[in-house]
Amino acid sequence: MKDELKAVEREAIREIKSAKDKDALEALRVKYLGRKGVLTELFKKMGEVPPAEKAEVGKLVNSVKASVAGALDDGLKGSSGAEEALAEKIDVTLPGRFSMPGKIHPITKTIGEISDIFISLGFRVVEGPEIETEHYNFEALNIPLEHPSRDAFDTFYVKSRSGKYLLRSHTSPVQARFMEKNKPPFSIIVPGKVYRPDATDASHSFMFHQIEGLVVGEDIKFSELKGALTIFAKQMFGPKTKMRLRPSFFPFTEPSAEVDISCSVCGGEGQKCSVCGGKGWLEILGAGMVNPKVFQKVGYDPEKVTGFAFGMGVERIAMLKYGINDIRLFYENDSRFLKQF
Ligand code: 2NL
Repeated sequence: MKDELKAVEREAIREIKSAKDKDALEALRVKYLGRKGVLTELFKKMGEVPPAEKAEVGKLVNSVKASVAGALDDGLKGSSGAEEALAEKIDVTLPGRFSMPGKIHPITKTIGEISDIFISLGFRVVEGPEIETEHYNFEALNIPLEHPSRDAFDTFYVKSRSGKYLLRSHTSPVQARFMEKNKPPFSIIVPGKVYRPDATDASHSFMFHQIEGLVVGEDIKFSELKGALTIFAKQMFGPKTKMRLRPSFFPFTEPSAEVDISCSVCGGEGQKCSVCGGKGWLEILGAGMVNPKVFQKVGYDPEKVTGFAFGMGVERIAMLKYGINDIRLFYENDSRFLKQF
């Protein structure tokens, strides 16, 4: 029995090595390992083996089976790729696979829309770093270390050997850097990501996008701020949009204002309007005349120049314009949401 097994193994390997193609190998698999194959038949004769040798012969049968199966697999792996390619039939009449074309993200789109309006008014777009120093994020903007309004901005700090860095909490540091390097007059807008330690909910995110604007020159007036923002509001939200200013406070502007637009959903009529809560007004941005202290910090003479500045949250503007009720939708990248814009 043992000799017979070894002879079968030798013969099988020889045949496998000289097999010409896949079909020949498949036939040999049936011949040796199939249900009525040579090895299967031999295994059936185990009953005739004396009990003392049974274990040894059993092991041998298994090892011969494994070596024949291994040789067959090796033979298949080595069979020519050309032959397999020929066997694969491509049906050119089947419809193609559709790929979903990419789209501009609604936040990028909104930044583009806002920018286009201010570009048409003569503004330039300026960008700057997201990792900032405390000086440009706070001190240069008249937000001293102990100022209570610093809490709201107390942002993410970055450990570094070369000093104290943080993720900017507004895009204003870009304007401060710009003022140090450029002389008035100028009109700029600064879009970009900003970071604040807010807990996430439907209207808050630790990262969002801002666009700030800054106009500096001789004799820039509050009326010009109001004019520029009125044009912006009408172009962004429709020609019927009304605007109002409410007094407010920011350390970097004086006086400061919060800017509301009339609710385009209810027009101020809806007592139970879900967008404005029946108030008829929606806050869209903050603004004011640049605080003379900010001019001093960047080396401008506050006796010679004045300016206005404003800042808005891009997500908030996009949510109001497109009727989106949860800020988190912007960051989930669900194509069912994204493809609507
Ligand atoms: C808001 C309010 C505002 C500014 C940002 C600014 C920048 C410089 C100087 C003076 Cl360099 N002001 N920016 C001014 C007023 C308001 O943002 O609520 N943003 C979401």
